[in-house]
Amino acid sequence: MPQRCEQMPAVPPIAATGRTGAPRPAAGLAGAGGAGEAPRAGEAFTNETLARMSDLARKFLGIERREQVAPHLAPEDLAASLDLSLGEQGLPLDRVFALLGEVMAATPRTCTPAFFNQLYAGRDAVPTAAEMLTALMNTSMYTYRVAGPHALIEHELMRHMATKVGYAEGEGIICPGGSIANLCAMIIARNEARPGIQDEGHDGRPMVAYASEEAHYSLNKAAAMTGIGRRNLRAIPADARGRMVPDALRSAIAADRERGAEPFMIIAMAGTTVLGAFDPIDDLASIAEESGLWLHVDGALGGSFLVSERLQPLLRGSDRSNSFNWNPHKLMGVPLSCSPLLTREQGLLKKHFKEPADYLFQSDPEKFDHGTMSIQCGRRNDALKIWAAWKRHGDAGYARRVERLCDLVQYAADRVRHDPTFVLTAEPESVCLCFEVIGRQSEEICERLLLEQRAMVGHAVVRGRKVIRLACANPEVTEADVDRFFDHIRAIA
Ligand code: ABU
Repeated sequence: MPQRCEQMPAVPPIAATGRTGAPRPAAGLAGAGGAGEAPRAGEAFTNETLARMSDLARKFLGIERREQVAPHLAPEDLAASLDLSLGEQGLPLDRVFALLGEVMAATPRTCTPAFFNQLYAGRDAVPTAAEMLTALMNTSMYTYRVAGPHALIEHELMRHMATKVGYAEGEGIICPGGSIANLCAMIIARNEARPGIQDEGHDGRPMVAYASEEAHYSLNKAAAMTGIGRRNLRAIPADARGRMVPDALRSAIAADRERGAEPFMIIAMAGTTVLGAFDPIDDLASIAEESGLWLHVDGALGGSFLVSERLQPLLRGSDRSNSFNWNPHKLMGVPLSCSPLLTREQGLLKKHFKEPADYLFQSDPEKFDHGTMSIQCGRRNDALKIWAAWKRHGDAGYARRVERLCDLVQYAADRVRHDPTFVLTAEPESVCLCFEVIGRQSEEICERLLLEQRAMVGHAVVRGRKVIRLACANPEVTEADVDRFFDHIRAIA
């Protein structure tokens, strides 16, 4: 039972000692509802708000140009440098916007050419604008009644993306992130394998899923949350480039059947998190078909390669999968977050996620009441930004984008190959390059780069060794930026 609130210990405010201290009185400024003091109730979004917002945005772009890596402070120092405390009285508008500006200035920069830390980066004009407009319209995506054209946009987008996977009759729904999309895929696969489980619950007979040892950690969470159990998610060995070994998968399935467990799902990685590797999806599809298992492709990272004729072969066999997760916020420059889950068969999402709610799903054609296909109720509009971006770039523009990212990584790999300071961890397959600096700890190099405000890059463990993972997700990064990154490391090393 959750504890009653009164019994919970008091949580001290994070910024109890904030530099700017307690909320200030609205001395000498405009009257109620104006810029001077906090409004009594709501506050209209006006042209003035827009002007303030655009002023902040302009200043932030300037900061980014001058300082590509933000100063990195310990949480207590950062908390002390900002007024984060919340109080009884509201603040004057000028003060709130000033605080927003301070927070923005202190925010790690993810859109500059010195950011190689994550599998997303950069700022693309149209989807960024669409995202800001999305907030202005404040649409929830559960029903056609409130979503209007946005429901149709999501429908068209899912149709287009499903076609790219090779699902001629597919459908999809946008999830809040790849982890939730993977969870939903596991729920569908589990329910399909065990009809009745939705009503009766799990009967305890072990069900087993398979993913490579390089697969994303969200699958562990999904196994834990779906009642499959983490121990029943098998980590299948990967080869030197990080790709699942199909024979090892075959043996694992046979061994599980032998001991009376029920294999039900294979998860293929299209772009692993650390090495950016692609499992041999076609081979895994054959195994799934032979064994009668659900095949889900986690293409959170590499799904975007489907738009490029050059890179598409890495995903050969995707059309034979049952479900597919694709995150346009990773390599397609769409603001976080957006993660369509696509299914080959129509009607599955509704079959496994629809629940009646007569106060919500009313008279409109159910086809566009996407809440009946989703794990969520209220759902933010992640469709508009992807759709607007796709309108702008087209398939061809996106092909150029992802190819450019791979070319940049190959350029970086050449730097590593031709410099005795470095050692390459694995041949890069896509947008991640893992390497070490001879005689130096990867973690220490990353820390120094950050503290000296030279670059932001992360580290990971590959085959027991801590390596630097350079992620290229921003096509505006140039070869000169990559050179500068390696020059910084050489200087440190
Ligand atoms: N969803 C995995 C993202 C983690 C990363 O950016 O490295």
